[in-house]
Parts: sequence; C-alpha cells; structure tokens
Amino acid sequence: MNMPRWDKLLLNATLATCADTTTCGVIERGAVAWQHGRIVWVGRMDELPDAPNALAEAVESVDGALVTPGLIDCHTHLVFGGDRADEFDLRLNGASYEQIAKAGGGIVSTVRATRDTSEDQLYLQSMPRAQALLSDGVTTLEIKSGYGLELETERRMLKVARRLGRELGITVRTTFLGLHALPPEYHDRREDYVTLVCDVMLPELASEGLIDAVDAFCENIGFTREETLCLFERAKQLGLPVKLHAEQLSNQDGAALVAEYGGLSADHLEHLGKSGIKAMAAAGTIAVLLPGAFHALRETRLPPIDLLRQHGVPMAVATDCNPGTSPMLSLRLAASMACTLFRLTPDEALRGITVNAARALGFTDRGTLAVGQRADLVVWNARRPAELSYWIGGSLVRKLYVAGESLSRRKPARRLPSAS
Ligand code: DI6
Ligand code: FE
Repeated sequence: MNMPRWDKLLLNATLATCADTTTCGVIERGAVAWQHGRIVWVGRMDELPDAPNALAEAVESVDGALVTPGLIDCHTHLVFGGDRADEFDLRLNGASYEQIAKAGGGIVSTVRATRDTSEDQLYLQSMPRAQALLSDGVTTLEIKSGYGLELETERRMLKVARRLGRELGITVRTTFLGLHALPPEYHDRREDYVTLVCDVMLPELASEGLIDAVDAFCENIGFTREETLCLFERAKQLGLPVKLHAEQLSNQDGAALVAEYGGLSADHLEHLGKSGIKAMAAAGTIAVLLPGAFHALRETRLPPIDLLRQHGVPMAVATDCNPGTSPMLSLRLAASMACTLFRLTPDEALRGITVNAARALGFTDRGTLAVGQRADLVVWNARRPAELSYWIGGSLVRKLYVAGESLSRRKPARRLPSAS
C-alpha cells in the first residue's frame, strides 16, 4: 500500500478560495490539503482522488466551517511608543487632525515618544497589537517605520518589526516611511531633511536589509509631490518597490505619481480623481482602502469606489493600525467598515483582506486557496464568507495555519524580549 503523501487534509469545509477574478470563490462541502507548507489539493470533497486516510497523514473534518486564506493586513504603523488617547478627546471636542498636527501634536508627538523608547520596550509595547491582529486571522502583516525620523529610531522600529515576525512565526513586510512628517529639528531646513532621508537613511537601512518597500505621506501637512518624487527615484535606484499615502486629505496627484513608478499600492484615496484612477488601472497599482482612519477622523468624503470598480482597479482593505488616526486592532473590523461605510460588498471586502492585500505587498504565493499557494489558512467559527464582515467584534478564529503549521503549536511569543 502507498504511504499517504499529504501532511494534512481538511474535510467538510465551506471554502472561500478567493481564487477566481471577482467573487470569493465558494466551494461547499470542500476539501483542502497541503504538504511541506504548500497547498496540494483544493476542491469538492466528492472529487478527492482516493479515500481521505489513504491521501493524508492527518485528516480532520471541520463540520461545515468556513475556511479562507490567512488574512493579510497590508498597511499598518503598529510599532510606536506611547499612545494618543488625549488627541482623541481633542478631536471629539472639535479640533481637526491638521490643527493638532500644526500645534505640535499628531505624528510628531508619537515621534517624541518613540525616540524615547528602547528597542525592547518598543517590542513589548507593539507585540500585543500584533497578537491582536493575529488572533483575528492575520498571517501576513506589513509594518511601516516613520515615527523615528532619524536614522537610529527608524532602524529601531524596523528591527522591532522584523523581530515581531520572527517571534510570532508570521511574515512581516517592512516599509520605510522616512517622509512621514518633518521632524521639529528640521522645521526651517525642509530640503535638508528630504536629502537626509533619500541620501542617507534609505540607502543605509536598505543595505542593512531592513527595508522591503518605500512609502511617503504625500499631503499638504506631509510632503509634496516633488519631494516624494526624489524619494521614489532613490528607491528605484535601489530596486525597492514603492507605495504611497495618497489623496487622504487633499488631492496632490500622488496616486498618478506612484502609478508612474509602477507602485504596489496607493493608500487612503478619499480625494482621488479620475486621472489618478486611470493611471492606477494602467499600472496595476492596488487601491488600499483604510476605513479606520476615515471613521476615526469622522471624514465625510468617500473614496471613489464606483469609479475604481469601473476601471477595474483591485481594492484591498487594511487597518492602518496607528496611534493617531486609526487605533484599530482587527482586520475583520476594517472589512466590516469597508462594507458599511464605503459600500463594498462582503465578497469585495474579503478579497480586499486576502488576495488583493497580497498583491498590494507584491506577493503572488498567498492570498488564495489554490494549488501551489502557501498553506496559510484560517478555520472560522462561521459558515458563510459574509459573516466575516457581518459580525462586529467577537472572536471568530477557530484555528490558524501558517505554512501548514497550526499556529497554536508554534512556540508562543515570549513576554520577555529575546536576546538583544
Ligand atoms: N496617514 C495615516 O493615516 C497615518 N500616517 C499617515 O501618513 C497617521 C499617523 C498618525 O497620525 O500617527
Ligand atoms: Fe497610514
């Protein structure tokens, strides 16, 4: 008798494969199997080529539970020191995000706190946020720098991001966001700061292997289109992909710029216009929607969802987890808000936190349940895909697999920092 070839086979699943081009690709009474961390079979149970026990070492029925690809949070700033709950209060009392920023609060206040926080402390403060995302189904995570705005602290943030990935056993993609805000010590030397970022910080941190992609805050309270362009030129020379905080508070024509550089994504997009959409469609740049920031800032202007649909721009959804505008610790909640606030369909929202989020990070090896993909998957305490954006809060994850391994069986994240 042949020995079973597959490591694990799940039976009786409601699969949301996210593998076709528009829907979330449901297969009822489905089965999915993997070997050496990759999916080797997916389809209807009654089409399995042999008896389950002859096919796999371990066979498990999930009794009709929903199984999806592992969720992917493609835009977070979750490594930072302190918090900004005081600003939440100020905003509720009428102060705008821009007013707070101009008065020395906002991003710059988190910069002060982050500069004052050691690597171990940053790690300890950030770990619960990453764990919260994981416990809600996230198996791949992007984390940006941008609260250091000087070499040492930017490096510290990126190292902490890498360390979180190692300790949690998940993929963390790091993004360098040196052009996030002008640090106070450069208030009258803007050009010098942009030069420092482009000519010193970016190449240095890239040479240390700490940067997977490059981002900027292209905004009237952030950096201009020209300054962003300098950064993108340097990124291009270094062979690093770009993405952009674009058209969040005003239209700076940032989406067209990032598309021109073949960027992975343009993010926020409440003020995106038609020319930006066309450029994104032509370049294959993903639209990353961040309803947490829209909600927390009590914005009223919606991103142009219908136009994005009409032009076939794929939409991803992310938490934007950050201490100022989106203190959000659940990607499912972001998906839920993308439906209620932005009018995405539940299918679009699920594609937004799986396949399209993978593309926004440049991954083609994950985000769907298909043969050859990494076996990153979630077994949910839910039976239908729409439930993932329908339930608000709660804990729906039954089991998480990362590259075929049950996450609960991996070594638990240590509370204390490892060797540093
Ligand atoms: N846009 C955002 O949503 C975050 N950064 C950015 O450029 C906000 C960051 C913060 O307020 O701390
Ligand atoms: Fe952001």
